[in-house]
Amino acid sequence: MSSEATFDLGAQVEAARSLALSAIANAPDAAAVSKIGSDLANKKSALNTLRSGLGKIQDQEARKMAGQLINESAQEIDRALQQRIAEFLIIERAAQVAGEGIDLTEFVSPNRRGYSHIVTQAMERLEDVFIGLGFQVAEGPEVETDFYNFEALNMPRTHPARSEFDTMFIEPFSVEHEANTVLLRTHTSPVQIRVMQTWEPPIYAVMPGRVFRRDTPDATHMPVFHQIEGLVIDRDITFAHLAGIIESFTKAFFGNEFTSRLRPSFFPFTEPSAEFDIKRHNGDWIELGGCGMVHPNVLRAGGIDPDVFTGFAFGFGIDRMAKERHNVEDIREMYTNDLRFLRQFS
Ligand code: FA5
Repeated sequence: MSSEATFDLGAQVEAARSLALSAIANAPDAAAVSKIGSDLANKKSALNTLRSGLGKIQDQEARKMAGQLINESAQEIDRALQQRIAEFLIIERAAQVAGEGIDLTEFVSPNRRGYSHIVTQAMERLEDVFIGLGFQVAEGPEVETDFYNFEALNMPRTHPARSEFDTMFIEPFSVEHEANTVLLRTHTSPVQIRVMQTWEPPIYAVMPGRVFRRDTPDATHMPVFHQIEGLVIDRDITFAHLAGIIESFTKAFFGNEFTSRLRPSFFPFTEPSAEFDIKRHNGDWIELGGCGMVHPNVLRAGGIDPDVFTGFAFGFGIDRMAKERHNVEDIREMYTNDLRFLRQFS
């Protein structure tokens, strides 16, 4: 190949180099630079075409020089690509940080104090109302055994009502549902059994706490929510006492303008059973909980003689109570941690 031909190749390398460098310099963002990089790596790119023509240069020295020239240009282009991508990443990161920035000055203000969450407030208010009615407060574990969550509550292994509680199991469970299978309690009712086993009647207890179910979140459901259980065991307790307590409680917690109703229902641990609804601000009824006379099998599981004592129990959804009391549209709003929402209840 003549020196003129080599010179011509040099000019073509230079043209390809400056075209690539100016494309990189003018690329609007990191994605565009990456696209240029992959186009340049293509076999048919200008530099690669020139490289594949090197074999045609007869003169060994001239071929070596041309090869070097192409390699140096390719390396320079590569460096320019890397550098431009790095610059864009810094710019994009800075924009992201600026966009996601939160003004924290209000939190460090010495005048701003914390306050209880709307559900904690409801729980404390419920405890106050029931303590005022002569109840004591008890608590039980959130991680329970199959025995306390189901079996002692008159739901033996094959009982169909078990499937209504979409249970989260801690240990892989056998189909048999062993009595010592460990699970997250699906309701606060197991605390009834624990209280009966350790306290002597007369028992007037409320048991608030967190419960867990495989429920899909929607306007009235959460997979983790709160209930308050009530248990009264004494001589000659009747359904009329239960209805009276529910009515007093509704007025004390929600205010005199709220009305409640009991609807016949079924729970394996109470007989007869009822569901408790209140009338919402918009006039609709919403179910807040279940209740009924404690089933003799449950009294026996708690070590209490059903021929001597009778009692009633109830279990209310606290999150739903907070929602109704404050006229919140969607239960999920209470758990988004949006301060603009939560601050309304400070
Ligand atoms: C029970 O859990 C019974 N243990 C209640 C009971 C206790 C009946 C004692 C009789 C005697 P239920 O599954 O219906 O029942 O739940 C009670 C209340 O918890 C419901 O009325 C509702 O207010 C609330 N609740 C249920 N599931 C959810 C959920 N996913 N999210 C929020 N609240 C819920």
